[in-house]
Amino acid sequence: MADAPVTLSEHLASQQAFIPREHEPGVAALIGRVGRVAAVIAQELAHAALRDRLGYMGGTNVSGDEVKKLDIWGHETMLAGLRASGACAAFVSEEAQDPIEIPEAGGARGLVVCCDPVDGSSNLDVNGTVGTIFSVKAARGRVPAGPAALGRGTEQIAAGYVMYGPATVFVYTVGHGVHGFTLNPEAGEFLLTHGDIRIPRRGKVYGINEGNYSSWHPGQRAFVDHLRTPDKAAGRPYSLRYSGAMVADVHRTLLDGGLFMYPADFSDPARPKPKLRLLYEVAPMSFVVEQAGGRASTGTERVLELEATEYHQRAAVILGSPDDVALAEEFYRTSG
Ligand code: FDP
Repeated sequence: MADAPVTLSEHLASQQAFIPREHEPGVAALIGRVGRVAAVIAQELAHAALRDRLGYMGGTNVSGDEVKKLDIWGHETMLAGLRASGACAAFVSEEAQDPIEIPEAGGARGLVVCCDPVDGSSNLDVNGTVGTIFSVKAARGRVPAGPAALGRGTEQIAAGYVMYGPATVFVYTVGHGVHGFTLNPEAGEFLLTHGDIRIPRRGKVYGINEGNYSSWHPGQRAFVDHLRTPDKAAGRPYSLRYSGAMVADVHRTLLDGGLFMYPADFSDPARPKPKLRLLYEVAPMSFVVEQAGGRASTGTERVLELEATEYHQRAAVILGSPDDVALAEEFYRTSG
């Protein structure tokens, strides 16, 4: 008889040895709770059109994006889940200007969570894939705890994402490999389906919004030109795949290899303008990709070394197969 599948909570228990001791029960409680919230979000997404929950709220968030009803609902639902975990001392959300303090979970063992509850929300109204991205750092006894979210991505204790596609997939790391689970919707439980994910050294696919080509850094343009130039022996051209939801594009890259890129707008080289948010999009995804044996770079430096000084700071990202990302960096070095 086949072994019973490993549940997310069983798997979290098996990872305890890799979590810093003082944070060990808290991190597992938090990630388990994010999994429970994800199952609720998956349900809501399946019924949103029927319940008139699609469309805009009116108004914009701190990053200037138009806010959708599901963005706000996702934020409230995640906040309630994090409160219930008893381990989250502060929540930095795409939908809130400042960190939300949860003083009852403060103290030396408190954790800070940065999260985009519904990422890729422009896909919502066309029934496209969306996701949830999260990152966990230690509050280190700080009161208020929110500022502990700032600093480098190397300080993350855990990170992961949920992809609401044909199936709902939960992927996480506590700094010891990357593990993927699929939701059994009947039981509301995540089961291990992708143990110890390793990204291929090199891929055949790249994902980028090519409509922005003319505003890229010359090195970025030269790199994409290179990927598109046929050379059978060298495995080119690469194929282009881009869904417009970071979670879906990174998930494909993690499993199949290749690249996901969102470079800065370089129209004014003195003031490059990246789009994606460092704390709850770029840094957690970069941690996951590195843990799977990949690389994540801005084109010129390792993403996880970037210092966040603002909660909604933006950063450029080129992540994926290590050989592909190294080649992208070479193009940045030599074209300019
Ligand atoms: P969205 O604007 O739909 O929320 O930063 C969010 C994000 O989606 C990412 O998920 C996605 O990769 C990117 O923006 C898509 O941006 P473009 O529409 O500019 O390609």
